[in-house]
Amino acid sequence: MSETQTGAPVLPILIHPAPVLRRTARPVTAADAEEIRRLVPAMFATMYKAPGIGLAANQVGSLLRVIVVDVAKDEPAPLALINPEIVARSDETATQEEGCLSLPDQYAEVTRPARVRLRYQDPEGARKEIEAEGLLSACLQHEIDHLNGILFVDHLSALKRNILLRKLAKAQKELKARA
Ligand code: K1U
Ligand code: ZN
Repeated sequence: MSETQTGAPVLPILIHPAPVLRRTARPVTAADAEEIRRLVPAMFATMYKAPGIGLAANQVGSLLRVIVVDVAKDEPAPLALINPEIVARSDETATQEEGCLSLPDQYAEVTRPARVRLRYQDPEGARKEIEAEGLLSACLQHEIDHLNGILFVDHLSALKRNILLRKLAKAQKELKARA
């Protein structure tokens, strides 16, 4: 584990088929406040270092319903969402190329609702709502899927999923052989 300038640790990102990626995360309660104060900065440090535009707690081995995202291109626009819940989805869909830090170097087009409205709490416990479209919408849906043990490949046909997962397994095997 390395440390960033903020002092927050960069955590190891778990790679498929790590079992925790298939588990459902549990709601955060007031009793988790101390863990949230530690986890959220560490998740941001890990996401920015990767680099990525989102990260779910499962990906760093925690089963709390916590996600972080930042899809901004220029100035940082970090967003930490505790207990995020999709409360409305558009009928219109949008297709976006997705990647996943837990499936390194694998990409595919995924079709999801174009716009979503979310309810969540910020790290201080304040209730919030957000409406998203475009990349932010796809990223939020991707991260909430993680909290439910779902990976973007689950939205693909069995054929495409198997090709991608076999490619990943082969690449991981070669990496281990070289280490
Ligand atoms: O959850 C994750 O694994 C993070 C994932 C999020 C995501 C990407 C694309 C569409 C939906 C969700 C990533 O961040 S993969 C890396 C990535 O997209 C990226 C990396 C560097 C610069 C820009 C994007
Ligand atoms: Zn992912």
